[in-house]
Amino acid sequence: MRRSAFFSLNPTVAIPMNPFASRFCSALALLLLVSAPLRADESRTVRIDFNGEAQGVALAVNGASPGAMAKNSEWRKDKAEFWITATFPSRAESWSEGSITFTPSVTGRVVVILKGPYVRQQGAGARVVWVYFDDLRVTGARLVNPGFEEVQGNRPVGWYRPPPPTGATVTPETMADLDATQPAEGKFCARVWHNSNYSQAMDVTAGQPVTLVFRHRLYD
Ligand SMILES: [Ca+2]
Repeated sequence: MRRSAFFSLNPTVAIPMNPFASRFCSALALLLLVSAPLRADESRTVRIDFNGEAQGVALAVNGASPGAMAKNSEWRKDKAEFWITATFPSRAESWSEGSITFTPSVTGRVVVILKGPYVRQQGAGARVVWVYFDDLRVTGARLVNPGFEEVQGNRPVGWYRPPPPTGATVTPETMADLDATQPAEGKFCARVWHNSNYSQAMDVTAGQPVTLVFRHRLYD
């Protein structure tokens, strides 16, 4: 294949550049630097993790709603095939609907974890970014109390709230909870953030796709 006369992949070949082009490139680099914070804001998302690790259920993403980022969880390293991390762009003005479909490799249990985005806070781990979930609908599996309407002792039936992870700054005021101020349906929705979330294990079947449709909203 003939190489282009204007471009070389060899880094030792210097490409002469006239002063105007040099100034243009410097200005462009500065513009990109300045505009970087204006790109998609990760704090304006909600997040759902799926965990099939306990029973060796590998998970493959089939698809997700527009704007979503859904893939096997690189942060789980060699266990990544058992995990999916999915983030969905969200907003505070109104409820949005998101969806994700995945296929389990074997029959077993997969934990659905409803959480907020991971937004780093200098020296203190994740920042408290509240998000709401409500009106979950599943095909290919079953969730108990998917709209958070069944409540016992101020807790949503069927949903588990894990203890705070070691070192996380979760206080009584920053525990995940039911919220009755602005549900998407019924009387209640779930309010969570990254370090305090609601989760539930659901039974899945080998090779049968599972689709989760849900509504979500930011807190501010
Ligand atoms: Ca509800």
